[in-house]
Amino acid sequence: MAVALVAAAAVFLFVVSGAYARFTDLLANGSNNFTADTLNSPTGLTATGGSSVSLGWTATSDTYASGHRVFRGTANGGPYSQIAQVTPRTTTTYTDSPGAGSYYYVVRAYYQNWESANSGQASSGSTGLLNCGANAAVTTNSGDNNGFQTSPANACADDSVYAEDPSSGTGSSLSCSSTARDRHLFYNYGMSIPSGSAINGIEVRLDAWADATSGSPAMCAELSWDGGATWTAVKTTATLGTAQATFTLGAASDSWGRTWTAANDFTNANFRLRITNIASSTARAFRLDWAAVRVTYTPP
Ligand SMILES: [Ca+2]
Ligand SMILES: [Ca+2]
Repeated sequence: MAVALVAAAAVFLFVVSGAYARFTDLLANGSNNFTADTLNSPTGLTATGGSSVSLGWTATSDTYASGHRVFRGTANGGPYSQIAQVTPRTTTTYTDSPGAGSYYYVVRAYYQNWESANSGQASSGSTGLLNCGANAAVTTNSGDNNGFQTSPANACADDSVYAEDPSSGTGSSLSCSSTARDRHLFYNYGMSIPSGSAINGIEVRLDAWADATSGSPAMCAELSWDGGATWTAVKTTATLGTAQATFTLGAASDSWGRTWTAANDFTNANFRLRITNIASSTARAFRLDWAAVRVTYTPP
C-alpha cells in the first residue's frame, strides 16, 4: 500500500513539475528529495591523450541528473571553462582536441540549473608535432657516411622541399643495424614538457618515399635520451612507395620500451632521432620531407 502510494505520488510530481517547471516541498521522492538533495559529483575522471584527449568518468549517482558538463583549464587546479555538455547521464565519455600544451579537466553533473561540485581533476599533455632544429649525418660505420647528404635540413619542416639520400649505402641490407647503410640524426626539437610529467608515448612521423620500390626500401627510427650515447629499440616503416606518404612510428601510448624523465631526456642536448635507410640495393634514393616528433604526457 505504502509503495503504491509513493509511486502514484511520484508520477503526480512529474506531471506537475513538467507542466509548471517547478517543484514543491511536499514530497520526498525516495533518496532524491529535490529540495534537500546534494547533486553528487561524477567520480573517477581519467584523461588519455595524444592529438586528441579521451575523457572517461563514472556518472553521478543521482539518477535524476540530466547529464554532465566537461571543463578544461590550462593550470593545475583551474580555473576551468566549460567545453562540453554531455547527455544523458549514462554517457560518460568525451573526446577533446585541444592542440599542443598541458590541459587539466574536471566534470560536473547538472540538473536544470543545478550543478554539482567538481569531480577530481585529470590532466593530459602533448607537445604537438615538432620540427627539428638541427641535423647531422652519422659519419662512421654508416654506409656512405654522409646520411641524407642533399639538403638534410629540408626534413625539418612539412613543406614542398625534402632531404635526399641518393644511391644510399655501401652494401645491400634490410637490417637496421647494418654498418653498410646510411644514417642521419635529427634533433633540437625544442620540446617543452613540464618537469615531473609522466611520459606516455612518443610518435615519430616520417613523410617519406623512394625513387623505386625495388629492394624494399624502408626507414628505421631509434630515439636517444643522452645525446646519442644510448638508443631505444628500433621501429621500421613499411616499404616506402614512390609517392610521398606519412609513416607514424610509435603511438601516444608507446614509450619505446623505457621510462622517460620529462625534465632531462627531451632537452635539445639529449634527445635525438636517428634514421637509417635500408634496402637490398645500393641504388635507391631515399626522400624525406618531414621527420617530426610528438610526445604525449600526463602533467603533474
Ligand atoms: Ca647518403
Ligand atoms: Ca620538408
